[in-house]
Amino acid sequence: MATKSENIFTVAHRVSQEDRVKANRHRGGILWFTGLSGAGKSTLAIDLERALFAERYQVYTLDGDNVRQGLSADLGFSPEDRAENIRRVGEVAALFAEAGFVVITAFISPYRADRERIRAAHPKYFNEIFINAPLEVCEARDSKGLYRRARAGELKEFTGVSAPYEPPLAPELELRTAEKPVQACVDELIAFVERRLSFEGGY
Ligand code: ADX
Repeated sequence: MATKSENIFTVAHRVSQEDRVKANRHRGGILWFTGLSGAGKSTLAIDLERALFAERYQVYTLDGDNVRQGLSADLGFSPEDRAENIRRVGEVAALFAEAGFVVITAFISPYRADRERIRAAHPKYFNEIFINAPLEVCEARDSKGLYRRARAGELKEFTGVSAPYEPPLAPELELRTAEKPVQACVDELIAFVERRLSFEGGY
């Protein structure tokens, strides 16, 4: 996004990336979960966060339902509002990653262009992880009762029912949650983090 303000001067930090990586014993990065409501994004994010924390990772989860009560409280579900939601979260996640954290983001983020914008802005940090479950499975789970309400016409622009979901074309990782138990998915995610964000990988 173009910077609107003028006369902006970047302030240089005197704690380097290298300092942070050495202190944390791992690199910072973003694990960008994308998938339908009910696909398992939040469940996996929260379990992964606990598992990584237990392994002494600096880790934090940003979740759609939480962020929409604060940072994005002014946004709804139109394509424009979702784009702005995802832009904000992408920038916050990149700041966390710069601070040395493994950031897990759990947002439907249904539009490919919105996700690709974050990848382009923060290629060093961005890892797209497709939490893939068929719509029928998500709808059968309907843990929040939202699919039923969307089918009844009470919820507008509901992803998968009356708004699109554009699946990733080349995600760094795909987890088919309808075919795999939660713990197996978490184990795959931990292995991914160990590979991608290990201390040995440099800064
Ligand atoms: S996103 O599209 O902008 O990425 P986000 O992940 O923040 O969405 O929020 C999705 C959550 O908002 C869902 O888990 C659901 O609980 C709730 N929600 C309410 N209305 C809608 C809607 N129309 N479409 C999708 N999710 C909705």
